[in-house]
Amino acid sequence: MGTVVAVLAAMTLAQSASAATFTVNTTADHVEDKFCNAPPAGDCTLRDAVSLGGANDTINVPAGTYTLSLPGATEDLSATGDLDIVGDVNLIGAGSSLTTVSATDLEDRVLEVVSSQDGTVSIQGIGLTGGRTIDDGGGLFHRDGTLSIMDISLVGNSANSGGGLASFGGSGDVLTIDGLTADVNVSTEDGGGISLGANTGSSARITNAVISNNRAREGGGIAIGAQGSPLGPGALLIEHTRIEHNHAALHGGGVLGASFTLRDVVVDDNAQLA
Ligand SMILES: [Ca+2]
Ligand SMILES: [Ca+2]
Repeated sequence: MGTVVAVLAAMTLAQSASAATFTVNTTADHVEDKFCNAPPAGDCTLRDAVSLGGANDTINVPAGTYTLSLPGATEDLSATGDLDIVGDVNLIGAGSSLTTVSATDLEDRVLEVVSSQDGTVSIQGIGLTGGRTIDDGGGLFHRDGTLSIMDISLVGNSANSGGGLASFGGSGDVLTIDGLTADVNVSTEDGGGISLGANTGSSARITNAVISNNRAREGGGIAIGAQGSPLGPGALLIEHTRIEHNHAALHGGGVLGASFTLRDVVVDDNAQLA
């Protein structure tokens, strides 16, 4: 028993010792240097930091506009196209109106959470704009793992499903959002602002969001369960939120879906043609 405790303690120490803090020091977009370890010996780009990050590392992204400029949408290690998070990182900007990551120059989304590793990815204080993909999640695609979001804005992104955000977490994954603006995003299918669909046992909670002026074929503001499996009963709570001025070509101008709970939510002035 004593050996087991000692081994666990050693593993915990190793994990905490390996967590690093990277501070991005340029708005340029390249991957040659990866000079992110303190003290930085050169450029630490956002792409460098995200590709290096894992093991609960923290990435600080100062105020500024970070325009992604390396084309190539088919890889998932942050080398080209969108930024891909493949481990547990805490991505921290200066505020959603101060730190902006733009994919205007790409044919790809802005940010993808490919997976976390038995922990949590957290993203806070960042705006994601200009993402454009024929896949899902134009601003942010949460593909797998537990994800915590605070103070994020998704503006002017487009995708197949989830123009601003698509979240299709795996079994048992939890999506927590506290402070989100999804404005003028477009989806060719469902969920102009947000598309949520997940495996059995996963859950999502959205608090303090404004989901406005988004457009989709179905579910102009939010689509729930339109892609992947639907969330289970009681698995989605939306509270203290406004869903307004969204538009669907077919069904669900504001919200499309079933089996969710709304608490202190305004659903107003949304339009649908069918
Ligand atoms: Ca990707
Ligand atoms: Ca990529």
